[in-house]
Amino acid sequence: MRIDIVTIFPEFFRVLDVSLLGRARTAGLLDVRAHDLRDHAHDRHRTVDDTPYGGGAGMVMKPEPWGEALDGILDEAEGAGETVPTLIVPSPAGEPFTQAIAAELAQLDHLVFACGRYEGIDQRVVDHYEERMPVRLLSLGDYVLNGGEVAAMAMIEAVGRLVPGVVGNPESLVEESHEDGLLEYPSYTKPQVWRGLEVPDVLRSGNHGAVAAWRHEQRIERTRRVRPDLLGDDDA
Ligand code: 6GU
Repeated sequence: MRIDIVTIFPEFFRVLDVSLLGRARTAGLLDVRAHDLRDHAHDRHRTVDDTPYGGGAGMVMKPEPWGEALDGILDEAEGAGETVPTLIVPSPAGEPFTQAIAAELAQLDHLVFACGRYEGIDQRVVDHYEERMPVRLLSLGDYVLNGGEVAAMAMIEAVGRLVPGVVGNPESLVEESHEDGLLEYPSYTKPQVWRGLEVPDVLRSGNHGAVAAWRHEQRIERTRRVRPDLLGDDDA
């Protein structure tokens, strides 16, 4: 999978050199490239934002640098005979990013992330590229970040680990929280007693059926306690 990121903070994405995704990049499973939006601003101060029409606080990102940066990525993909990439715009005004969307995006060959600052990118950028490629505005949740970078990073990790070969043991992909709408069960390892706290007996019983039943109960209990909305009984 190819991932391009357009941002005023390309150095943020150096963290993708380490850990699991770093290994996937070295192995050639993921090709991630961060581009500096300011390379496409041509005034002396490399300006990428301006005051909003209609007034109000904060600045809005100018459309021209976005147009030049995104055209460059689209032209290169087209020249290489690749399929049209999908544009992801992290935004608190987007649809909620979920595991189902991560799985959908993991099927694609090429994603382009447009990381804007919180006040946003001139709306015409989305309006224009919607005519040329699939575009998705996605939000991490109901809170405010300063820009799309940290959100893009979270989405890249959620999508990247679903790309075949990135996670060594594919079984560890299915028993995850949210893969089937329930939260994960609690896990334990050695020692058997730590600071007076014991590992539940059932986990050391060797009875696989009993272990599976206990874990399922724990998942339902946890989900009911902290995320009743996932069970559809919001008033639980
Ligand atoms: Cl995707 N972007 C920003 N700026 N803030 C957010 C978000 C995204 N998701 C939650 N808050």
